[in-house]
Amino acid sequence: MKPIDPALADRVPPGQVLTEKFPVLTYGGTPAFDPATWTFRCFGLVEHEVSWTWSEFLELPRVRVRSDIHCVTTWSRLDNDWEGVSVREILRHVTPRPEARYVLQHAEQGYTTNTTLDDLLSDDVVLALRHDGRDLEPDHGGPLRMVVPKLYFWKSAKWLRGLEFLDVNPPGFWERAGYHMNADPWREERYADQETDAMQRMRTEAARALRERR
Ligand SMILES: Nc1nc2c(c(=O)[nH]1)N[C@H]1C(S)=C(S)[C@@H](COP(=O)(O)O)O[C@H]1N2
Ligand SMILES: [Mo]
Repeated sequence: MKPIDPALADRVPPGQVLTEKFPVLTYGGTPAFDPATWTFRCFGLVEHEVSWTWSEFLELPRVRVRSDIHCVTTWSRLDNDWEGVSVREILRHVTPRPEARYVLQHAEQGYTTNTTLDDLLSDDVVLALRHDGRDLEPDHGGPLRMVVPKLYFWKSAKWLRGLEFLDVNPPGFWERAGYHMNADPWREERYADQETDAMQRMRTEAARALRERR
């Protein structure tokens, strides 16, 4: 572990160490990608449900952003170049209803993670197809992953297949296992026991509301 270069110190959140490697963190295995059957679907509280095929998705306009990764297991990797489609572009097609304040990311194999819709509207959020000048590697979420740089990296679903727009904020896969609903690395929001009482109530009630609706 190298000591942190003082010039970079203000980019490294508390409790994090820098790595130049790109570790793979997956619960389970790397799913196979079949371009013939792949879809990306937006549903829930939207004016227009949209499902893109792989070839349709590749037609969408792209953005490039450079951002830092902060994983809750304490590694950070600076200056990642991502290329992909912005969530704002997706929203132009689906138009969330006014009551849609939360988004549940749905990935292959049932992985989910929850954020506010606001969290996904920053200019640095991207549905990434490419990383550091190459197509996203399968282990890192290829063909498509979410990247939300301002939150711990578990909030960036690999192998993303859909976004569900909601008026409740139900905990996703790691959030149900005890990780934080917000996950701001600058506030070290790592675990559920650091959540406010109000947020813990929301966690329980939102999970129940979603179950009852289905
Ligand atoms: N679908 C899916 N997305 C996922 C995960 C996963 O297990 N499955 N792991 C999360 C966690 S905990 C982290 S730290 C990052 C790791 O991304 P990487 O393997 O590209 O470093 O992906 C996140 N997204
Ligand atoms: Mo992680």
